[in-house]
Amino acid sequence: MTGQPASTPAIQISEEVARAVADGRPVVALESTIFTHGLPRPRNLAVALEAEQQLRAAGVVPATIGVHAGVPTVGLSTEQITELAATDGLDKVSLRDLPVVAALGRHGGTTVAATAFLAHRAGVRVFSTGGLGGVHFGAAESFDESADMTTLAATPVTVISAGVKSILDIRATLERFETLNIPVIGYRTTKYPGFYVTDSGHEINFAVQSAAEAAAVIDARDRLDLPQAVLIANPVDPAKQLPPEELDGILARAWAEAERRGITGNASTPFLLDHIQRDTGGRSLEVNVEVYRGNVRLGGEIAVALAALGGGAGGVDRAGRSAGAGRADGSAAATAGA
Ligand code: PSU
Ligand code: MN
Repeated sequence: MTGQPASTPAIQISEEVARAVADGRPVVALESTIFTHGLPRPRNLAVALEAEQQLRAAGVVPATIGVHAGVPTVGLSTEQITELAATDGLDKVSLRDLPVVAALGRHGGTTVAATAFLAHRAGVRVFSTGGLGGVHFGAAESFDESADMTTLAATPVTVISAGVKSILDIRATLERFETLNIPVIGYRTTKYPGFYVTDSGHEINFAVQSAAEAAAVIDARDRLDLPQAVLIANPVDPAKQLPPEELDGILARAWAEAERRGITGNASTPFLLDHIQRDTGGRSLEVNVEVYRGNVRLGGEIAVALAALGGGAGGVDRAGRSAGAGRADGSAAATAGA
């Protein structure tokens, strides 16, 4: 594959997404790392397409985001999603990687960081994912903490997750969110979810009780012109979680195996998740899918509530800023940037 000619727009936004943003209709961004690196085939494709259908059924336009042949794309087509889900060895693209894969014309699954960046550029305000990146254990020495955190500190989207990946140092991650001025709000709970389990054992300060309340928080963030993401933490149904008493053992075995094999850096999540899946006889995969469904559902509800408030992307909001701030052309054209 070759690089893009200089005249090609930097970001491709599908017609459907561009129109919905321009009209102020609800749109939810979805990441691609979840189906390129997080879930095994063939389930990955089924989950990616189901998420889109789930949103459409709720009257919400899905915007699956990834890099196709070097083009960062907001609103991948079903064909493109199918191709990415079937491609071996494609890149896991965080924000630092975006210019590289763009220039080299590669395919890539975008992480929360890269997805949030692209969503914001396209004027998409709500983003549903599974688990966020955060601080890895031993980060004080390894410096391994996800660029998801620093990116979200500078990207005013709303991200619905079931907490951070359970393989992370959750206490340290919550401390970093505090330092970075990123609000973490539980959905109907102040117990921070632990991805595979409903309660990680860590308390957070605030809860919202409805999608409308979440939308009010987002609206307040925008009126204050604050630059950071709002994180909505949505726990898995307790009846569907992994048995909490088994989690420590499952994680300990996964870490031990990663250490034995010398797996580090951005390869560690895919390795650990795959290990956990085999160790639990596939139960973790079912929980992962359930978690994602719940976050897609709530993301849709929040996007609908936000659209009902008006303002935001596609128009000029109350603060008089042009919406989709950061967009290169500020218009509702099907492409942005150059
Ligand atoms: N949660 C999962 N599986 C994943 C990820 C999160 O259950 O694969 C991905 C997300 O895309 C997240 C990324 O943004 O891992 C963070 O990776 P890193 O820690 O290398 O930044
Ligand atoms: Mn990392």
